Amino acid sequence: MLKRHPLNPVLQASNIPYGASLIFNAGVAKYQGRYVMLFRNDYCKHPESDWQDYRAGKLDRHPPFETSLGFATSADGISWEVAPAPCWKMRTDEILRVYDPRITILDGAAYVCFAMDTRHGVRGGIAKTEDFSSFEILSLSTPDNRNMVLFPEKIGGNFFRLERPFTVYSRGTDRFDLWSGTSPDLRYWGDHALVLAVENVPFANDKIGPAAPPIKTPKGWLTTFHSVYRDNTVNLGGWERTWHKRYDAGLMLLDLNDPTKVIGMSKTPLLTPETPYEKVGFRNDVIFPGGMVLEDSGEVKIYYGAADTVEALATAHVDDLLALCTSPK
Ligand code: BMA
Repeated sequence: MLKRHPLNPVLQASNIPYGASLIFNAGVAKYQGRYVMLFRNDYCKHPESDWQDYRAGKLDRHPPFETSLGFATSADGISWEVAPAPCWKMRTDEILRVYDPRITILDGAAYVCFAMDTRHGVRGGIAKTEDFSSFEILSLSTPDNRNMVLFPEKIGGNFFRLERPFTVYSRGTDRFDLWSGTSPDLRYWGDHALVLAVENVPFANDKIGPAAPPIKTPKGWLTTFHSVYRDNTVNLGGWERTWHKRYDAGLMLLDLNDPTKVIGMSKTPLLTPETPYEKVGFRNDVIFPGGMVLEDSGEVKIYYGAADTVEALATAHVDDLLALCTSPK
């Protein structure tokens, strides 16, 4: 049903014409007649030799990363032409980096949701861009919040987003849920509502969060989410060495007029790490979708970061995805 693309990974460090170590968690959309991609690049000072030293056991800790966002375009959504230099990097005394971009095209304009690490917590932001080389930040949340995704149209007259505030301390254990918010102007956000709680996902025991921006179908808003299963007794390893979490992709259907209502959900993960590029990398066993494109043919392209190391693509027919979304009760 869901097929991993035979050319996976569709983007990786060796495709990047500047210093790159880990290429993953990209946002993808169709914009002005082509596919556009913003990808995350975590890179070391000496992108190749630092890794070789670390993996050969010569360094105790992994080398420190800087993060930038890169831009790529494609005619077919499979092979990518990468712009010659990174397109967005923020690093100040307060801001450490922007990362995990998601692209939404709304009324013909391109918006980017992103996470921003700061010295005072993780903030979720929304920016507008004309050309993917300059970004006007429209809003930034209070810490801690991230994984925002913007819907591709207004709902009930307002902009609508999904988001993932961080843990709720009163629940006795660290658990993270998926929320929504609305805005009249993309700057001021309110009407926050719980959309999906981690305990309502049969294959999650730790946290969930929005993944790729939703696509509209006659039956509802179809959207992926990331879902985390943590087992502290098992060291999943990876180059990061002390990793205990598996990241799967979940799938759900939200009500067209009131997307705070989950009207369908796949009871099993849509994608769980199976291939070598999903199972082995900086963090083993990670699938993290950030882009979903619905083609006129009904094919859905799902782009996802794999093992926090490369970018991959899987496809399915929209009717098959909808059939997976059975009643959430
Ligand atoms: C999440 C985010 C993602 C990352 C994932 C797996 O919390 O930091 O950027 O892909 O963990 O490491």
